[in-house]
Amino acid sequence: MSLGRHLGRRQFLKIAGAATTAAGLGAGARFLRPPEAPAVSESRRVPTFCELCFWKCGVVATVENGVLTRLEGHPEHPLARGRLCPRGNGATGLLYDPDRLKRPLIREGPRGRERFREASWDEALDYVAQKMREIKRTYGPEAMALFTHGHGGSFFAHLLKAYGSPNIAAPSYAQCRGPREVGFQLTFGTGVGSPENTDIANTRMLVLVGSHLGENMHNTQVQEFAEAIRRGARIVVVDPRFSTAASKAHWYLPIKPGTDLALLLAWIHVLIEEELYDRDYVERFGFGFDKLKEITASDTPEWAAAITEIPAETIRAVAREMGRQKPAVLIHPGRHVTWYGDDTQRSRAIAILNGLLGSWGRPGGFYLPSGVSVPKPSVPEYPKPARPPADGSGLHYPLADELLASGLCEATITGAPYSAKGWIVYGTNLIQSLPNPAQTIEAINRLELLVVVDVLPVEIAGYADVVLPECTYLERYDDLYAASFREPFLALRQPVVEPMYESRPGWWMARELARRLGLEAYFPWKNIEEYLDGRLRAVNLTLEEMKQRGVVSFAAGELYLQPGHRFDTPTGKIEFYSPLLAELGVDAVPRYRPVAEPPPDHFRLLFGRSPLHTFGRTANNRVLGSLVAENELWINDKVAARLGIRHGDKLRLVNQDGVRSNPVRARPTRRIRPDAVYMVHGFGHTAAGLRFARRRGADDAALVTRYAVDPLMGGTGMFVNFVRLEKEA
Ligand code: MGD
Ligand code: SF4
Repeated sequence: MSLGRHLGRRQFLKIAGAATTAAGLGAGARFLRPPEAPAVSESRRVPTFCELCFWKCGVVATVENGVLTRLEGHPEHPLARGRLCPRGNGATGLLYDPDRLKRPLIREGPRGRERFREASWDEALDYVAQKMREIKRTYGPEAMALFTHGHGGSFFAHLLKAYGSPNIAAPSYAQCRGPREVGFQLTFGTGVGSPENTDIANTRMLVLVGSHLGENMHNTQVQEFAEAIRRGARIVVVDPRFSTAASKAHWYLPIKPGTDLALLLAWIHVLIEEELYDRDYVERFGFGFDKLKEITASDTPEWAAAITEIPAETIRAVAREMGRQKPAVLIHPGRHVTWYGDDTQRSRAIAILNGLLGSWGRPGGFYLPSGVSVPKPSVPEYPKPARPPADGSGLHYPLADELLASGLCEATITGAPYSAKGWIVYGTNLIQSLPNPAQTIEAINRLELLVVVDVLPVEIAGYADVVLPECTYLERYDDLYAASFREPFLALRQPVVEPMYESRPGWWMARELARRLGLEAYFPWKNIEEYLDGRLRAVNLTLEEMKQRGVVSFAAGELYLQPGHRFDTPTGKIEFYSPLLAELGVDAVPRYRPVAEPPPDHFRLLFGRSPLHTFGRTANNRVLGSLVAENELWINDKVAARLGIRHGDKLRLVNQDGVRSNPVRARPTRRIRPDAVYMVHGFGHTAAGLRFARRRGADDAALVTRYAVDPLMGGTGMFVNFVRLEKEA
């Protein structure tokens, strides 16, 4: 039996900080069948996998008389273990959202005014294909860019590569997890990927540095976190805000925002000075330990205490506990780590700490995942783009290993190294996901073609020339999900119900465009069933079998390090000191540099996640919205009292550049430091078509007019904005 099922549902939900709300959701899962509905004459259970966030848990859907009535965790799926998170359960609210995009749309009014006429699929696709041909002819194929987020975008990526463009980017890199991947690659030769290879299931000590597990809801990790708490694992939470995870912690460290690197360096210092690190492991696998020791010699807890406002004795006590619990200590790498622009170095300090504790490749630290390879049908080679990517990654950010969505946006404006003239935007609301929306809009206004593929009329759709309505993940096939995990597995997404309205799946749109562009040789299959069946047969499975099972697991490889392991770094070792960084003329061992402080009467704007929402994509979901409909502004209670702000008062935030937010309700609380305010990202929508989400709460992205770019990989640190508060009359 899985760990998840050992745990009571109650404990799991408590960690989510949503016990009552999520229980209500479970009970309400059948609300879609009204009392007068006919008796159930047809009931089916269909396995698939979730897309309410990008964890991709296995789901079993119950469909009665053609209506989706229940979603449950797939019992055999390694990420779900029979259980979904509250959002996954609430996906009926997406499928049956009355505001969904129903037909293709072609713009009639000026960009951003949201004035469209309905079009047939043929007309809309012909329009897009004709523009794409013109752009290729006039500017070259590299002038088309794809912004994509989510599993369904893979066929559009394939289309763009076949068309000849290298410009394919997702905001989940430069606006999210990119610095973490680079920091870990520099140290261990590999990133942590997704799902992260964190062995929370076996840890004896879990240290969360601004990673609010439970609010940041990734099902498997939260199940394992709940289990770790039950087992009595030591929990340390470092956060300016007393998060749900902090309420489970043995040590809660209310750190001054922007100073985490100083704390991490002081921990490194104590582990070395007091010889608490794993000496044998470091000698066997490490490189540059002596340089690390020398460079961090002055990073004492007393030095860090003055910077972080965490007492020196607490810093020491936590480091000593790490030393006692090693190697089953996990300093969690986090996920959304684009904070202050020094994010690769902060992530690298986390990696170095793990290396000193011997936790990489050891039980309770990081396991070594294994994957499964499933060949794709053979197609012609992609044409070689004549120009490198336009995002500047290769030019300015030597360690970027994916394209920068923000860089493509900037290049569209500046023309350096060259402009994108057409964008396809698949499943990402760039107005809320890129920093500085005014800049995004400026870029859009320079485009000759903007195509938005979405399920909802979100803000970015309001600027499109053509809007293509995708059916939801519950109504379509996507490509297979071949996951690297403890045990590798292969999962199938399949339609649970027929596509509603005239919405169509992404694979179909991409193939139709390919056909119109003369690229049909890249889509050499009659339909997606044939494509999937062909891939599955290559690993001795069939589509029919997968439609029944939903997921198949394979034998795991070695989960933990073996003697003689060679790391994929230039030295073949864990690099405590990085010769590559030295060569680039930057800190080979991370060094702390102060970030700017808020001016008087201003607060640092922090943002995060809710267990009931994923970014902006769930804000219009009426099932989830019935539980949490808007965000609130967390503000320190003493500060609130001084400013005469009471619970529920409506506030507007005004940032350093004079940008004002929508009104948001105040939540005075002891659970946040006086120098910062906090809200959940993804609210404050303005799009007229989002009839539920519109004007509920405030949009943090609108206030992110400033960002600090990570010099190593181009991530956009967004916690560098300051706001003052205005009370609404
Ligand atoms: P979502 O908000 O989930 O993610 O930002 P986005 O990539 O914008 O919105 C995704 C879009 O996908 C929505 O418009 C939704 O309607 C649409 N969608 C949902 N399902 C489907 C589908 O099946 N098909 C299609 N075609 N569309 C679909 C996330 C990004 O934002 C990330 S990953 C992070 S970590 C950053 N977070 C963040 C933040 O916290 N604050 C600020 N200010 N900016 C941020 N930017 C980053
Ligand atoms: Fe869906 Fe929740 Fe799993 Fe994300 S964590 S895939 S929303 S069930």
